[in-house]
Amino acid sequence: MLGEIKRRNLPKTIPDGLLKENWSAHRKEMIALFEREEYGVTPERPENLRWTKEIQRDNVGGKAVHTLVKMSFDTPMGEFAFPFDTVIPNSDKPVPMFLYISFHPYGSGHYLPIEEIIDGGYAIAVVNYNDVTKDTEDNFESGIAKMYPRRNDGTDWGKIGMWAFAASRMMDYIQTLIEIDKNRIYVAGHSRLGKTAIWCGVQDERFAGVVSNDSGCSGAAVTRGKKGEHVVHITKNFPFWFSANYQKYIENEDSMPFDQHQLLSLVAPRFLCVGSATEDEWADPESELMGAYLAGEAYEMLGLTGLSGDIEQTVEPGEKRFDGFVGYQLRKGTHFLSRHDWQGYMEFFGKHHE
Ligand code: GTR
Repeated sequence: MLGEIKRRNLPKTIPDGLLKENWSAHRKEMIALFEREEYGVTPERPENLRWTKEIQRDNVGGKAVHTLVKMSFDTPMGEFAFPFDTVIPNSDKPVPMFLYISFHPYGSGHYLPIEEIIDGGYAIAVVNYNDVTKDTEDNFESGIAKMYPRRNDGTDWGKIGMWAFAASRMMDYIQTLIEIDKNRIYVAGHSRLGKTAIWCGVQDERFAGVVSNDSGCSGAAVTRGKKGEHVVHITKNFPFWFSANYQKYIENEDSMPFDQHQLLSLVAPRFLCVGSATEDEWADPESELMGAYLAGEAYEMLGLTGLSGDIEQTVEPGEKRFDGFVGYQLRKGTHFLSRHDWQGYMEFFGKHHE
């Protein structure tokens, strides 16, 4: 794997000679670069956040409190509102929480084994991403997309940025909950929403950690030399996920002034856990592992362990590398967010908070 890394000619994770004390300034510069060139510029935190709460009857068999929250805030084009759910296990002390950006409304679809998460001692906040803005080419007319005028200079935000922004607004709300341990809130997502979780967690340092499940291209996988999906495919199928500038790199990836391991590194010094599946060739598990491994170099510079274990050896299906601040797990199977994956993420974060 180390030889592979050299062959791929990846940019260095961090500039030579970068000092610990300059990490925060470096992070800011890199976030501005990723805004401009890949995901688009995130608006300022909005004014006047407000919400209503409604306790729901479905309470995981009496083990938790399930609340429907309706949040709204002011935007340049008036009020924007979206709903989300929280489910908080009954406990006499503050509990950790996953903020899960979901493909489905709460209680439907697969991917979210709510009872297991509650039994694991974690609370969950869930948003259905289509309630923020539709995952379609709609000329940026749906949901939050239409609330922020576009400059059309190549740097306008795409939908990944919008979903990530909504997750940060949920975080604003979660900060007010005494039931939640504010030092243990993790943002999680699968696939396109894994990309979203990374981008959200990179920008919003209130998250103590990030979960990227099978996020692949433009997520945890390094782009240079990867298998499966590339900038050419993703920008053709989903141009609206990104800033228009990202299209400059179609069939021209070597000219990108960044690669995805550098994005992952911006989570440092917080926790990062990357999960892959062996048969997920479109995402490319090996390139996701490489992203996680190389991101670890920022942690090492900060005096922390990045990804643990010997990188010259391949990771075996079922293996978990959970000893460092960067975790990696590989599941046998296809593109999916399974119970097994969730168990791994709970184990990873639990391990670092013993
Ligand atoms: C695919 C896309 C991937 C991944 C996936 C998903 O079609 O090419 O990048 O995001 O969708 O979200 O399931």
